[in-house]
Amino acid sequence: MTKASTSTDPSALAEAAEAGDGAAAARLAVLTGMGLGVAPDWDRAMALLGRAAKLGSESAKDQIALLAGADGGIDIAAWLNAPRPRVLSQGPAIFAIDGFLPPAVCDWMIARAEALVEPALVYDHETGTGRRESVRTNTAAQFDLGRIDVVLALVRERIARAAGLPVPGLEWTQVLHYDVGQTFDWHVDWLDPATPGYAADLTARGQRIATFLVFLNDDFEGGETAFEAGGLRHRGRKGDALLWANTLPDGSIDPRTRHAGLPPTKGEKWVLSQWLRGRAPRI
Ligand SMILES: O=C(O)CCC(=O)C(=O)O
Repeated sequence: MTKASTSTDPSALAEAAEAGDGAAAARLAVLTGMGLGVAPDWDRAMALLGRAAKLGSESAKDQIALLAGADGGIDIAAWLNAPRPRVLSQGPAIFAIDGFLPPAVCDWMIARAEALVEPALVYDHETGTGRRESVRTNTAAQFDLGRIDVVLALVRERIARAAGLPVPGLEWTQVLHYDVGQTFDWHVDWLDPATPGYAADLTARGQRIATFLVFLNDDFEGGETAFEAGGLRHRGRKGDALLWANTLPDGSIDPRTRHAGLPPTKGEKWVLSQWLRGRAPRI
């Protein structure tokens, strides 16, 4: 990968792409889809991905092969037209969306995450980064901007549309991995406004309004996502989504959203986890 292709400057990337750098064209496709530094434009993003493939980017070729339908075209409108959630619980507000992602996209996300998983961390308001804690014994891959490809940018856009929340408010996507016995023990995703250490972050980015999970595989036993209030235990099929509101309609936190990723009793579990804020992160 060239230096230009790791840049987040659309002008530098455009110049490098013009000079024949396929990786730069692929990066520019991501920024264009996400609307970072340029107006968001998915048609242009796909054209840039096509250009990246022509310039020899293997990743771009693979992404196009993954996204293309039987006729060889990529149906962006279908991607952006997210299915409506169905209600599983009114309070806390929990919803399911069956068939949210195609199985091949789930496999793509697992393959990318496999190379990146590390011990999962808990957010530390003192440092603004993650730290190890016994509540999380599983592993996770975090996809920051440098790791987001066009496929994941599309997944993030589809998640935001399904949740009815702004794309720039999405935190970096995580893919969680659990071996037998590993867990993300009982916890809440909202940041406690009563904890002074969270104040600056809450002012800058807003509350974690919603959590969106996509089940990337289903060939395991146990491993349900469980909610304390109401006793709901849910396991989707591969590609199904589960989402819930961490806040009430007035914006205050919903304590009933305490939940856990229970340990699988057989096989491995892979799930994409997306926390959604109200405002854009600083990048
Ligand atoms: O893996 C799961 O089922 C739950 C994940 C979770 O609790 C989270 O991402 O906040």
